[in-house]
Amino acid sequence: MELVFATHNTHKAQEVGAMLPEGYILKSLADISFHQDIPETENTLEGNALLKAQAVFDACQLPSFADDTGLFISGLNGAPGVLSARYAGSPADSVANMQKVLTELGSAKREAYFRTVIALVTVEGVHYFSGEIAGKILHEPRGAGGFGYDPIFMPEGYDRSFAELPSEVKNKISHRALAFKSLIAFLSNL
Ligand code: ITT
Repeated sequence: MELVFATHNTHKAQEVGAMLPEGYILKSLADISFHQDIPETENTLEGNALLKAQAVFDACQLPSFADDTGLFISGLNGAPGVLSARYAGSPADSVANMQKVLTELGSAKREAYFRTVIALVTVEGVHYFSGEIAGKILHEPRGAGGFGYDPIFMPEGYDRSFAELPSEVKNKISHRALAFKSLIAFLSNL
């Protein structure tokens, strides 16, 4: 089965590519010659995931999915949340985003979670899948793997940041892994 992953984020595409079971072919936006940026104008992960997946489905008519992800931090009342990509302003800059989180957090509560929502659009309609992982925010960035906020996030039950853990570990336990697993379970039951 062919699936289009509606993302311009090459790290996300790599992670999902590494989780893909046999029998599925993952197409990128480049594969279907889709080069537009899709502005994320909604105020929920569901809304933004649907915007991206729907725009791509409308362009290619192939089953298309998109992931919208946020980091929700207790001590910042849930920020950066849906605004995670451009928390420190535009253009999106992961180092500046992490620095802003660390500066604002100070000594506030460091509990946090990542949440991913995947929207799948097919001729049958729209379906949503989600995944979350709890953890805490470190006092400084650690590790060179992963992307985005990974260097400052340590998942519960581990003593290393997502950027220090091997990608095989992140790809088993992450917010995105859980959401993607539900997507595949749904598709394999069709
Ligand atoms: P697309 O919309 O093209 O998929 P994006 O990078 O804009 O790519 P999101 O809006 O979902 O994707 O990402 C929101 C922010 O959260 C962005 O700053 C990412 O770097 C960060 N992020 C997403 N997934 C992450 C992960 O697994 N680990 C760390 N940070 C992540």
